[in-house]
Parts: sequence; C-alpha cells; structure tokens
Amino acid sequence: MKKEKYNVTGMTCAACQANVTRCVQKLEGVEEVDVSLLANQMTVRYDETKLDRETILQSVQGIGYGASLTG
Ligand code: 9UX
Repeated sequence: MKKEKYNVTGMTCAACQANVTRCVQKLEGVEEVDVSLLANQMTVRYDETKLDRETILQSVQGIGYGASLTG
C-alpha cells in the first residue's frame, strides 16, 4: 500500500471536491481518498500492484482539474 499527496487545481466549490473524490474513489485499487478544497490537496492511499500514480493523475485531469504530485 502506498500513500501519496497531490496538488489539485481548479476546484472552486464543494461539488468540485465531491467530483474529484468520486472520480478517484472508483479506481480499482484505491483504499482511501481525502480531498481538501481549501488546501487544493488530495491524499490517496492505494494498492500499487493494481494502480499507478499516472492513472490517478490522468483520471483527475480527465474531468477537468489540474493534478500533480506534491513536492
Ligand atoms: Mo462547482 Mo466545480 O458549481 O466543477 S462543481 S464549480
């Protein structure tokens, strides 16, 4: 299991936060998702044998938000 922190840009309301959460939550291998609207951050705990970072980033970008690994 792996836990990573990402920067998410473009979220302007609580529904955006819910959109991003749902989009990542449905990916196979995701254990836990926490999205902070105010901090523009997302923490994802996932099984790295089922999922990789690029897939997470692309799925968030695919619904219209900016996403990158923090730091
Ligand atoms: Mo809020 Mo976000 O009205 O895609 S849902 S701006």
